[in-house]
Formats: sequence, C-alpha cells, structure tokens
Amino acid sequence: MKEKILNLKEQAIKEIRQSNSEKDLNDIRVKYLGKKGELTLILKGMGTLLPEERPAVGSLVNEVREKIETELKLKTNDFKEQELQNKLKNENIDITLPSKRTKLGSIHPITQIIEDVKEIFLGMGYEIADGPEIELAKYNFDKLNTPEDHPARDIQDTFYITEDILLRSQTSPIQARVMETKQPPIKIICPGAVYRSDSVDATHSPVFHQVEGLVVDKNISMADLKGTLEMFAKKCLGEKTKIRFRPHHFPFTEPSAEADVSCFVCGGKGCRVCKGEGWIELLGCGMVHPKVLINCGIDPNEYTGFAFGFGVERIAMAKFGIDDLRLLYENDIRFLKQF
Ligand code: 2NL
Repeated sequence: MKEKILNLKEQAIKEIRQSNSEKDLNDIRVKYLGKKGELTLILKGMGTLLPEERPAVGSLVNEVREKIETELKLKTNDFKEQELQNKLKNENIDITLPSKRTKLGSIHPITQIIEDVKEIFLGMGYEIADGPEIELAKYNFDKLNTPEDHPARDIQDTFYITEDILLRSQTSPIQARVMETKQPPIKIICPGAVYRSDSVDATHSPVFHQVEGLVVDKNISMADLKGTLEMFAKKCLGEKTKIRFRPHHFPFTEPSAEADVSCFVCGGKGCRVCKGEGWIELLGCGMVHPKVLINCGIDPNEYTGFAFGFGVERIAMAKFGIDDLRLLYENDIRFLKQF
C-alpha cells in the first residue's frame, strides 16, 4: 500500500512537471485529488486495512496530497509568469511610430483685434488697466456724469443685480477707478467685456467687447486726441487710412465727436463693406467732461484729458468682412479657422 501511494506521488509530480498549460494542471488535480481521484479513493478504501496500519497510511496520504498541492502551485506560478512575459514581449510600444496630430486652434478674431490694439497703444506709452465686470452704478454712471434719468440707465438697457450693482455697460468705470486712485499723468487703455440688455441679431449681442482709452495730463487738447486717433487708425487699418471727426454727444465728454475712417476695403470709393459710403464709423471720443474729472478727484483747472471708446466686434467685422455678429460667438471651427 505504501509503495502504491509513493508511486502515485512520483507519477503525479512527473505529470505536473511535464504539463503544458493551466488546463493540464486542473486535469491532474482532478485525477489525483478530485472526489473520485486516485488519492481520494485510497482514503475511502481505508476500511479494508488492518486498524494498526490505518494511521501510517492516513498520514502518508496527507503528506503526498500536500506535496502534490505544492507542486501544482509552483507550476501554476510558472505559467502565470510565462504569460506575463509573453504579454510584455508582444505588447511593447513602437516609439518610432508617428504620433497622432493634435489639432491646434487659432486666436479668436476678437482676441486678435484686442491684442493688436494693445500693441499699438503700448507702443505709444499707454498702460493697460482692468476692472470688475460686476460694477457699482456709481462708477458705471454717476461718476461719468450720466444722471439718474438718462436713458442708458433704464432697466431696459442695463442688467441690474440690485439697484446699485450692475453688469458694466462700458469699460469707462475702469477709468473712473484709475483716476480716483492715481493722479495724472494718466495714459491707459481698458479692453474688456461689457453687457447691455439687447436681443441677439446680426449686429447686437448682450455681451460684447470694448476698448476705451483715457489720457489726463496738463495741457491735453483736442489736437492730442485727433493726432492720437489718426496714428491709431493708420497702425490698425493701414497707413493709407484717413480719419474724419463729426460732432456728437456723450454725457462724459465735452466736446464730443464720432470718428470715421476711410474704407480700408475700397479706399473710399464705396463698396459692400462701407455700404457705398466710402467711410466706416470707428469710435466715439471727446475731451473728458470737467464734472467727470471732479467726480474722480482731479482738478479740472490743473488738468484736462481726452477719452475714446469703440466696440471690438464692429472693428473685427469690418476688418475681416464678417456680416453676422453671431458667427463670432458660435465657436464653429469652420468659421474660426479662417482667421
Ligand atoms: C462709444 C463711445 C466713448 C468715452 C467713451 C470716457 C471715459 C471716461 C471719461 C470720459 Cl472715464 N470718457 N469714455 C468717451 C467718449 C466715447 O465711447 O461709442 N463707445 C462704444
């Protein structure tokens, strides 16, 4: 009996060592250790042995069972290790393959105009100033000489958060804040988003962008305003650009004007972009109203200033020949990649 058990052990070990797969190992486990396995049958047949033989045979069977289980485990680990090595060998990465092309975006036309404008004014010694988009009515209107009953202050036109807090409808409040904290000389431009309660159409949007400029110093005159804006128009739209000023009215400037530039598409002959006029409206401007200077803590007897403001979208549309404002906000890459 003892010999038979030892033979089974040798045979099982041999089969395990020669096996080729985890499935083979499972078959071997069933063959020797399963419910009807060879070793199990020996245990079941113990009844036929002499009582004094039983303990020795029993312990030998257990010993052999443990040995077979250890061998099975070792061989299973071998297979697992081999599988891992195969995977590592077959799934290696070919670093010489060309990479997938990442799609590069382009600078949005509105950003392009703002960057161009900043560059031009930085070249003329201006600083760039920033401020909150959620503003106090005090800075957006009161300090800018826009009285309570002015139509721009109507809830139909401006987004109010409370009676005193609103979404800025122009970037001038930035300038009012700068004047309040700093004595002249002041030479700044203020680009940024502004908000007005307009319905969306081809030329209106409740959010758009403005650049305003402000110069305050001793002896600043209308001549400085005209020279500066002429220089800007030429640098922004081409050296051949001509500029003309028409009287206008703004509450925060006196006198006030609107400036037109000769059409940079047809040169003034009249075309689709200038609608046959030969001129395109560029911006609003004027000499800073003395009341505005006083409201912001600057003495109008000592200092004067000029200011101007324009809508970035209007310039972008004219410059790039875009006929519908909404295209600028849809973020359709077929549109955006043209600029
Ligand atoms: C327009 C006209 C303008 C200003 C903005 C300004 C700012 C201060 C004082 C005086 Cl702090 N003026 N800004 C002046 C004239 C015109 O904008 O048509 N904007 C779209």
